[in-house]
Amino acid sequence: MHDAVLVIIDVQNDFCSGGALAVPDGDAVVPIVNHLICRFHRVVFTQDWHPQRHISFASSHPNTPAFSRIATSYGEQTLWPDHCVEGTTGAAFHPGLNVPLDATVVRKGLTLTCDSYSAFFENDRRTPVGLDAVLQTHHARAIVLAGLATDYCVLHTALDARALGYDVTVIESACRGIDVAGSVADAWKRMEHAGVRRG
Ligand code: VGL
Ligand code: ZN
Repeated sequence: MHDAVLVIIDVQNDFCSGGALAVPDGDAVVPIVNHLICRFHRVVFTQDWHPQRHISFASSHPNTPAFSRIATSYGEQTLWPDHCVEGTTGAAFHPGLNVPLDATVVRKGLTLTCDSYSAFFENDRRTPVGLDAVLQTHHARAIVLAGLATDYCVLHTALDARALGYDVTVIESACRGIDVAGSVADAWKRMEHAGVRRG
């Protein structure tokens, strides 16, 4: 039996206070996540990492405010303020996060024309992002998830992991959500229905 792999989702400056898409109380996860990191042999970090003019940016479309939705070739897409632009300070990990020098980093959202909430598949539900390959390399069967945001990237990574057959635990105290119209409560319902453990 192999140890569970800890997967830390998007603890980046733009999702923390003062960031372009700040998650309420997002910084609060930093010490909690650091504590978790000490307890695992293997830790994978994800980073939301977009090119300029990314399809998920409201600024890439005419007359569309942030947090509105548009139809795309892969389905509905929520539009966000410009965030986590590749190479910027906003895309960097929170400075207080203990990222071990040998940590694996999976970046997602690099495709100009398709967003990616999950670290397994892009929002087209088809294109692999890379987390499954990393976990297979380590013969992992179980993952423990924490980070930002509960109702987007944590949710979709957890659901895809369950669909791929992983044992999944989400550490509630180590996550925070954007919470648009009850989306955090909705996310927990969906995760529980999919057999995600609430740790
Ligand atoms: C995220 C919205 C847009 C997340 C990323 O990390 O949850 N949310 N891009
Ligand atoms: Zn994003």
